[in-house]
Amino acid sequence: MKIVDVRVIVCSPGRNFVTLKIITDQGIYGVGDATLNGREKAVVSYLEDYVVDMLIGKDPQRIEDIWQYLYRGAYWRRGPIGVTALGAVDTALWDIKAKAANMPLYQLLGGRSRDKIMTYTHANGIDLGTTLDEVGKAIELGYQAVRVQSGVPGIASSYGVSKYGEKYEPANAELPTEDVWSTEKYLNYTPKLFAEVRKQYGEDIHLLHDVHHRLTPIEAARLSKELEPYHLFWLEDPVPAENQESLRLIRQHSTTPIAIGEVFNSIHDCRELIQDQLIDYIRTTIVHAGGITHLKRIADFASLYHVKTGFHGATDLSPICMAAALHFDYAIPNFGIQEHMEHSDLMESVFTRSYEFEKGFFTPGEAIGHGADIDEKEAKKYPYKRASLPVNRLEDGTLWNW
Ligand code: KDG
Ligand code: MG
Repeated sequence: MKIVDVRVIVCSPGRNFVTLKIITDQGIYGVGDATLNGREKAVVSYLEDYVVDMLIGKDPQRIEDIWQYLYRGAYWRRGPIGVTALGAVDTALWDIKAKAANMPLYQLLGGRSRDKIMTYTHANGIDLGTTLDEVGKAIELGYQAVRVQSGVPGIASSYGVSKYGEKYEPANAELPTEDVWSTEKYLNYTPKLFAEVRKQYGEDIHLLHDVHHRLTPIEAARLSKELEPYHLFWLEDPVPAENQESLRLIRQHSTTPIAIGEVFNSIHDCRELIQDQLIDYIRTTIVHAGGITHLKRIADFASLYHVKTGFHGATDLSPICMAAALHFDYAIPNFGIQEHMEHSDLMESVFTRSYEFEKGFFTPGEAIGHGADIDEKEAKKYPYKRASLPVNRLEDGTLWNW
């Protein structure tokens, strides 16, 4: 089998997506998600200017060899741009392999380890009352796990909460908008928020919360400790994790489970976190961490240390990434939970997929390959529009983590 054509498809049905399509001489093709929110065109260039020509003529069945060729062969290792491109190639190649074997992808990964995949959704509200209502709506839809984000009194805009009353979509303007952040106000409010959620909805629902890298280690330790009575499923990205040691301090103070890694691209970004058991869930996902080939390495390594997966699944990851992630979640022994944010009808009009949702749980479907695809004709109707993620400043104007 030979690769005869490679296409990079960019579209913007409500938000930007980059999709890679690899076509073989045997009429089989595979697709992979290559979307990196706010930096989409950099990945397009990486693919079009370098990777596409390198793939033409190669045997798509040699997935590991192609992975090594693009990773070691680049000399410049790791980093979100190159690894996102690599993730898209790898996903498309696994799609091709599963189609050639006439199997759903999860079968190639060892068959299913569970009957259904637990997902969590987002409940976002501008204040306590609307947040509580949103949690109730998620429970009504059947979710057993809900990520709770709320506007904080005294802060004009808060992470995870749309200012416009729409579903949360962070890349909201051509150039970055600026948010103002107060750690003090956030730390004082958040335990009260979770006390109210538990009071209203009881102990059975799993609750999650995303700090989005905004605290220092000791502040994160305080929050984790103060949230202990509300038994969170996880506290996500409590600190930026370039310094993996930071997580040790949080661990020393609290038993709140920690999830981290949606911005990681490599096993080397989480090696200490995993082997020192400083986290409980690893959030690297297919598109940004080198595809199924590299994720398998991370998940197997994590399984040695009782660390489970909890893959990123925001709406800036396309249905193709979601499909591949669900096959992976279905097959591995140390699956924890999968994030799910509903794509809009417009986004879904451009992509097809075979995964199915029922009462808070997903199954990847039985279509061969990973079961997701892009309708190129529909995609053409929605050309690329530059959109940037916001930046964040403290009240005194200091640039802070977004
Ligand atoms: O592109 C950035 C988003 O994917 C991110 O802000 C979403 O933190 C996020 C999450 O946990 O879904
Ligand atoms: Mg997050």
